Amino acid sequence: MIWYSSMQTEHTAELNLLWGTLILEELARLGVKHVCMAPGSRSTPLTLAAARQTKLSQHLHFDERGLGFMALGLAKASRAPVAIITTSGTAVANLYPAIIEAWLTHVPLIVLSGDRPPELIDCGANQAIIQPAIFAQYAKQLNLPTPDLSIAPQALLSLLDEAVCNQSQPVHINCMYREPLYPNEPKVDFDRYLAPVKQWQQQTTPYNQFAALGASQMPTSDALARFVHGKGVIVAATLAPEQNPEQLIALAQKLGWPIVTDAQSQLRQHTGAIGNIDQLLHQPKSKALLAQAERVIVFGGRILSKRLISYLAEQNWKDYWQVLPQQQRLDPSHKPKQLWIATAEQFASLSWPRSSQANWALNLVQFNDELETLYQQQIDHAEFGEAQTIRAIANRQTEKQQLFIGNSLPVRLYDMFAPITTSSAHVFTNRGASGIDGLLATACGVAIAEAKPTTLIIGDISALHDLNSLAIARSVTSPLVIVILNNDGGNIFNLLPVPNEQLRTDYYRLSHGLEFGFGAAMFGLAYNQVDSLTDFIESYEYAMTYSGPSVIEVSVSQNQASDQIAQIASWIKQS
Ligand SMILES: Cc1ncc(C[n+]2csc(CCOP(=O)(O)OP(=O)(O)O)c2C)c(N)n1
Ligand SMILES: [Mg+2]
Repeated sequence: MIWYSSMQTEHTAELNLLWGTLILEELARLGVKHVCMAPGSRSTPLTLAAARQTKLSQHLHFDERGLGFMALGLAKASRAPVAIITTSGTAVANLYPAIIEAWLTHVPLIVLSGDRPPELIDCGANQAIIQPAIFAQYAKQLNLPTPDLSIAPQALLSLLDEAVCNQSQPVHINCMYREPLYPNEPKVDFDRYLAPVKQWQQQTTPYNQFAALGASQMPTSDALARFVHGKGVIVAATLAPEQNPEQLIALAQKLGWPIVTDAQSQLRQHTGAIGNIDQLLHQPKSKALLAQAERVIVFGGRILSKRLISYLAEQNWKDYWQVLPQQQRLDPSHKPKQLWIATAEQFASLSWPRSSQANWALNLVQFNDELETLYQQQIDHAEFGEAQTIRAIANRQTEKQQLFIGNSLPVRLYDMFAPITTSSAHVFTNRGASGIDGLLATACGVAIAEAKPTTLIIGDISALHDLNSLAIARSVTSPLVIVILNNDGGNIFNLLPVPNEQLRTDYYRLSHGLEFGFGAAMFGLAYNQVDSLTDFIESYEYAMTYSGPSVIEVSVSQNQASDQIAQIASWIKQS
């Protein structure tokens, strides 16, 4: 919806600011706690309003691309909507990758973009581009007219409420402003204009509230009894910490079915889970056992392991259930299934009976443990490398810490080889679009939101991609350890069937011979380079006690991780 308004007022700058103030106040009432801002002139009414809005923590960064990812991390870790303010033009476009990721993984980011008024669009005016719908289907769109005394403040507030309330994905609010933008009069009296919202001004709640009563379409006890009859498997896929995935371990024990866990389930390292499922699916005896399963219940989506995806796709299921917090399609195999819209915790707390085939797959526990022993021998006590570093990090996590795992090999290595431990960190990833961009910035956002000690594991190409987000890291005041696995290029391409080594080197791996020491120094960050496990552990444990950012560059050879993955797979296939 676009409202064009040509009415000029005497106090344009002041009215612009008043609207900015109403917008930011209402967003704060709607649950926004953080506002991420980049400088620019056209967004001045929003910037000045945010500057004096005391309910919001402010975060500033010069690069809107990184700013968007920082907001994503803040929203993921704080489990609340986050506002972003940018100026007009390509500034808005730079948010695109973060907005896509947020849309795909259901993170509520609220973009407030300053824009020129309609008469200055598409006529060669400076820094003017067509901003409405710039994010295509990746954001809900709201186009505000230029602030206007003939548009009642109630209309503005209720428009914002409807756009933002209960929204779990990005919203783009385009804000047109006519000049002048910078107020200079001491005070303009808008009392008459604001009279209809006088009561709202004295309250702290949103102008309109939208509350939905929970849908009560849950399976009946008969349906549960039928479902648990026979041999079944529980899959914990991507589950945010707030879903309380821990409850699924209790559910697995109650039913007597195995629970297999993805890197993003928060349960990958849990002693009560079959975390090594990806590698177990290499193994004939595990595959034979799992082939007996008749029923499956998958919590969440976006499974990392290609082998687990194939197992779910190829098995002939009598019943396939999937439990998701929102109505979504999250199964690339398109299996026939019953979907339930609920959190993992809600679904685990139904009155489940025990399965008639309880403990049918107890051997899997033993096979899972055998792999852990193999990893201890063949990774922890073998040559220095990427899997060894990741296991060393994973072994040192507690539930009070946060672990952000970057794309490409880091997240796959964690999925394949994470250790079984009695405690683990909250795990965060960017696996909506699986970009190697913005990972540093997202991890900074995660670290800032909760001020918990946070570790980022990131590849060298990914780190180079987002290098200027080290400027955001400078503002982190809790321990943030950035572990760069430098294998001199994109090692993941070693695993792909590129026709020959020359093509692989020239077009895929992009070896660069770069190191990160001067980069860290430029941003004033503590830095250490290591090439042994002892040095890494010493450096890491020290960095985790330091309240602020540090960089540990792990130097490893180009083929170490890919060779080790192949070697371990061949052992498991024969075991
Ligand atoms: C924005 C974006 N561009 C390109 C890709 C394709 N891609 C996937 S992995 C990768 C290489 C990553 O290299 P690095 O970060 O060093 O990790 P490694 O493979 O060495 O573990 C690339 C280019 C992507 N996922 N996202
Ligand atoms: Mg690399």
